[in-house]
Amino acid sequence: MATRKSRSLFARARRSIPGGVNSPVRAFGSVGGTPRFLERGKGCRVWDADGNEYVDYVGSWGPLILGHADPGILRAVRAAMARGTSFGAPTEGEIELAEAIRQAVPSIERVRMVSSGTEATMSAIRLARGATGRERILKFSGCYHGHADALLVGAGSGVATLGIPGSPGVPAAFTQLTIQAPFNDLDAVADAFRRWGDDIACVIVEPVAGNMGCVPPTPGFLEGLRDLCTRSGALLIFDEVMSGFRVARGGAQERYGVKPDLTCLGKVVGGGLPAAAFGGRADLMDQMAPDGPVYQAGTLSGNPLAVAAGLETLRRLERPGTYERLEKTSRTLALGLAERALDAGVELSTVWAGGMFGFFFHPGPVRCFEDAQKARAERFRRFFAAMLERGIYLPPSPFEACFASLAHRRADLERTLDAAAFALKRAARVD
Ligand code: HOZ
Repeated sequence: MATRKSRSLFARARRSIPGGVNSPVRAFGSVGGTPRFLERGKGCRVWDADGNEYVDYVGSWGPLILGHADPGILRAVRAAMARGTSFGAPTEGEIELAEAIRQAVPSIERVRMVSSGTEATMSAIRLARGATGRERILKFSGCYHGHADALLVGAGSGVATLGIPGSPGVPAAFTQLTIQAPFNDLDAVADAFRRWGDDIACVIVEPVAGNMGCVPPTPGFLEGLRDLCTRSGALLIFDEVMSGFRVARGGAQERYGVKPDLTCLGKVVGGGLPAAAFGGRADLMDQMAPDGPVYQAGTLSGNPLAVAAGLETLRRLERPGTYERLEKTSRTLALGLAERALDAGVELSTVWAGGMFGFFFHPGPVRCFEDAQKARAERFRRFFAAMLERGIYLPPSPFEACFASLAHRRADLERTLDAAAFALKRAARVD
């Protein structure tokens, strides 16, 4: 496969951009080789600068649930753009998007738009602290809630990919109030509540973890968190930046029937443009400025282009059968991978939830980050490289989830599973 142009672009990028990329996991650091510089996408396919075509399971890390360059999104964004790209003043579209979010996610009584998932989680935590008057927060190792200082503790995604414990530049004092527990471990959470219960403002969790690979909650885990939070007066925050509008229309809270106090959204809600949101109980959200004292703001919050793309996406997701289709795509891939791994004699555990899925070179079950870290890294590297060579674009890290879209068709899945049969044999060569 030709990679000359990507290699030369990467070398050029490195002279002006740290590491040659604007977000670390894009650099292929843990899988080796050259990151592909992408030129265009259509449906579930992307093309790189050398003209290679791939079936894409990154989907811009989740937003592109309708696929690349969807005509409806392009139309909506063009129409919005013709009216102006940003006003820094309220627009009617923001109300429509807020109403669409409330309608799909009933626990969200009020919602505020921001520009990234990091802003959403950071603001939700500030609100939780402001509303409860408490200072500690509890997060789970391997969950990633963006790169705000207090949340770079035992973080997944790029932090896990790079194998770093946190980040220089985050003063120890900024993370002293962050408690960590293993995902899916209610006993550890109960212990933390016994020790610090009166001072825990919130528990923040990815209800379907997607930043340590894909790890769904075990039965009773989310319900247990709800119960512990309610009993201690802490708020439960679901970080549904990844799972929102993806594992069900109403996100993981609909899928698992557990109602958080606050929810963070991102990715799908912006339809491929930079938008995110946080929302929840009206009595809490009303404590945000300007009505309340908890401050948060943003020049491009509720940007009209992002709002137009988000609104078009949410409307399209209302069509009957949408989530059944996404689920079927993910299930076909997860089960197909497991079957081919068995044929290749490779231990592989696979999971799916709605439009996200994942796999670990591990016999399974993988229930937490500590399990995920035991997966065979070298096997992943070989598998990833062989899939790429066969035209399948997967997240370049074992600590990320794969995303299905409504643009993936049966032929794309067959092509993916054929490539996997080959790639798993390559992976099998590693002891
Ligand atoms: N939050 C995205 C999935 N882990 C990754 C975005 C990024 O770090 O580039």
